[in-house]
Amino acid sequence: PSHPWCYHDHCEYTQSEWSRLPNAYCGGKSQSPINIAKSSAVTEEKLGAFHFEKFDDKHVIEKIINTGHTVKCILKEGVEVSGGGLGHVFSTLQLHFHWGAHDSEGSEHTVDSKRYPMEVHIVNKRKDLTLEKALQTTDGLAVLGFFIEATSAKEKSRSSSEQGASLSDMDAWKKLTSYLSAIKNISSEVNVTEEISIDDLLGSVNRESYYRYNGSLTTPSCNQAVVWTVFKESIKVDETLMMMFPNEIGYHNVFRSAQGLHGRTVYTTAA
Ligand code: SG4
Ligand code: ZN
Repeated sequence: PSHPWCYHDHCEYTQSEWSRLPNAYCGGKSQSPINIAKSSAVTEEKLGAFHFEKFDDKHVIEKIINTGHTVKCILKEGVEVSGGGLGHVFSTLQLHFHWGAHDSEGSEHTVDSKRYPMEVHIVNKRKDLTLEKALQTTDGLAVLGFFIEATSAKEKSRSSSEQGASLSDMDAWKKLTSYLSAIKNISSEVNVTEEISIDDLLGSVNRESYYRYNGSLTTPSCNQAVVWTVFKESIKVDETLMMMFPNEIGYHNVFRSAQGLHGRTVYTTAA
């Protein structure tokens, strides 16, 4: 059942009222996102490296959709995530973005109350479960969250003078954001023909340094079925490209506010 919900606008259920949505779990005690307090994070040695299957495939993004709440990239089959202390093999379903109106806010998770301008979520479902079943299982889904920050002027001049590795990341984000003007209308979608891999979008971010906690989908129906991974290092994207999300897509501030921990522990890798 789809009930009209939104973040801040006038709608039947605005963010503070999500907990009253029927057939949803938004008022639960294991909700996401959260603020991650660095000093409270418990080091867990079992949080090892991830294994990513087909993250280097240049043809995995099938299409990009404007859902009215986010911009979502639908992925082809065969993209998988395992390792990282997850204990299961997960199929990668899609990735989507959360952003603000300008570069001072936009991310869902915060670290020591610092909010980043954007956050990308790579959504994965346990391979041994149907989506329906996964949504009813505490570790049925695994979402990988990466913060996105504007490339600093220093880094920009370095990459242009040295023709460094960041040029290919820059290229991937340029290609991806070039599709936004084609999906200005809610529910519109565009097929992707440019070669963009997930690795290109993630760039050189350290994928072995992250936080881990149990939480929920950050949008209704807020199922408490997500093992969250929030990476410590942020993806650096050119500010002009980043601003295309609020500028080309007619809405912004699509992020949920921090939810109570209610006794949950946030774990961290040693580094
Ligand atoms: C976005 O609204 C996606 O479009 C949803 O995808 C997604 O739900 C939802 O965000 C919550 O995901 O990583 N932010 S989040 O917790 O992936 C799911 C769909 O509606 C189930 C398929
Ligand atoms: Zn999300």
